Amino acid sequence: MTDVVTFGEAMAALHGAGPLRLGGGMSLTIAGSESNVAIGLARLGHSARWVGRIGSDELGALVLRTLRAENVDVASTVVDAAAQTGLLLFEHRIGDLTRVTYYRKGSAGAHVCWQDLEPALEPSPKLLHVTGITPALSPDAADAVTRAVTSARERGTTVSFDVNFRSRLWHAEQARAALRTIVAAADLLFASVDELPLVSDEVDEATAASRLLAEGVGAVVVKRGAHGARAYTRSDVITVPARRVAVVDVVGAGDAFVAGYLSGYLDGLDIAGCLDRGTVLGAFAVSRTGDWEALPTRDELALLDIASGTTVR
Ligand code: KDG
Repeated sequence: MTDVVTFGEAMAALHGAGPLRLGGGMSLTIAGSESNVAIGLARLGHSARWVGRIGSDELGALVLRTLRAENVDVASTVVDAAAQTGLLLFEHRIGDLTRVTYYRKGSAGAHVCWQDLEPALEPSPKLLHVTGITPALSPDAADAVTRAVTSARERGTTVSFDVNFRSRLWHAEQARAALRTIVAAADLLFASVDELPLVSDEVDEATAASRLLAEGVGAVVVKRGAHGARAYTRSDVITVPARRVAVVDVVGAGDAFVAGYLSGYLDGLDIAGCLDRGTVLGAFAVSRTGDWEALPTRDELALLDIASGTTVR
């Protein structure tokens, strides 16, 4: 049985210092919230399958090759000869402030549909993880997410949903309407503080969480960045601090946190343990450039407990 199935758009990504108008060097890698989570889980030894569409082009080959090298199962991924692989540029403009530019409209990834996904959910995985980015890509992609979470919930698969609102892809009002069914099917809901009003219509964090719990969400997990993370369940509110590291690039920290939390969940840890593993992965992610490159293997999880400045010999 596969531990986790996730799907969405993975793209080629270029990282550079910017300003882009000056030209200069950039380095090529891949990005995509769901594939980041799949990599994080696979590095920790869980079986993770990523489903999506990529173009029949060099950038698509880069996505597939990278995910395969990271032990992510891509057997269900569709290579679409009619569209190109999406691309995004990360411009590390000032300190840890990054600007993102998407080149993904009409990309192969945006054409992902329920027919691509349905076979990949057989047999049912332990966990299905989706994000609010995929429904923003196209009506077919939105339909795929909605059907996937509904059918997973019916079959008893744990549904994990990360709100991941991207204002460059759609308006808040469109997102609010489209995410309603997905939120209702979520066992684990991940959101940053500013995303909670979008899915709950409440501004206050605790009120938003109570409302989501009353609507059937099993646990509301709030990503609080440098302030750590907090989980609300029907019986508890648990807060953990962030791990202290020198921050280089915060993009991907949320996905890393989710991968860590889900890893703890699959290992049967209690909520505090899941939150703690999430913050450990978040700290690894921000410690270097790139969404997923710095994520730890299982034997590296304890590295943050060693005093800074130490050489491990
Ligand atoms: O969470 C990091 C992602 O934002 C990045 O990899 C790109 O998936 C992405 C997106 O759509 O913004």
